[in-house]
Amino acid sequence: MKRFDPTLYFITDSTGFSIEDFTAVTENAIKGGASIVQLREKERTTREYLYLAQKVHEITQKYGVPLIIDDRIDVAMAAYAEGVHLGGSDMPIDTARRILGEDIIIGATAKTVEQARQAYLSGADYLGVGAIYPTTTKVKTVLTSVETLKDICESVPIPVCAIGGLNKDNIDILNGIPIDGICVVSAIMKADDPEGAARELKKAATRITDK
Ligand code: TZP
Ligand code: MG
Repeated sequence: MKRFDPTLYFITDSTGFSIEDFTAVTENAIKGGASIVQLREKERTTREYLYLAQKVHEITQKYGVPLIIDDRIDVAMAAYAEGVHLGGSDMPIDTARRILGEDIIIGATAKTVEQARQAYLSGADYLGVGAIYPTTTKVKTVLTSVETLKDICESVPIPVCAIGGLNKDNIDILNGIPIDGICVVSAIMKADDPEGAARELKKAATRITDK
C-alpha cells in the first residue's frame, strides 16, 4: 500500500483518554473525513504503544485509511501499520526504508528546504512541515514561516502537509500555498464534536489543496 490521501491528516494524542473514548474519537475523526491517521505516543511503554496501535489499526482498516506510527518502526511493523513518521532524532529515513521496504509509507519532519530535500532524497514519501502556529500539543518545535512552507512545497515532488496550531479559524493563511494536506492534533482531539470538527477541517483543507 503506497497511495494515500494526505488532505486531512489526523494525529492522535491519547493523553487523558480512556481507550474507549480514544478509539471513539479516532473513529469519529475518520467518519468526519480524516484521510490518514497517525498514532503519536511519547510516554507509552512499547507494549502499551503496540496495544494502542493494534486497537487503532482495527478502526483505520475498517475505513480503508492508512495508519502511520510516530517514531517507532518496530511498533509499525508489529502492528502491520501502513507507515511510520520519522523526525530528526528518530531512525534515519534511508535505514528505515532498507528495513521496511518500498511498500511502507515513510513520512518525515522538515523545517527547512535543506531538510526537505534531504528527506526526499533519503526516501521519504511525504513531509510534515511546521509548526505554522504555536501549538499546545506536547512537542519540541520552532515556527516555520508560510514562505518557507511554500519554498519546501516547490523544492520536493512528494506531498507536503502543514502542521502546528492549525484550526478552522486560522488555516486560511495557507490559501495559495501548494500544500497537499493539513495535519491537526488538538483541533480534532480536543473538539466537543470530533466528527463535526473533522468535517469542517476537511472542507477547508480540500479547498486549500484543490490545485
Ligand atoms: N509537530 C509540529 S507541531 C506539532 C507536531 C507534532 C503538534 C501539532 O499539534 P496541534 O494540536 O495540531 O497544534
Ligand atoms: Mg519523532
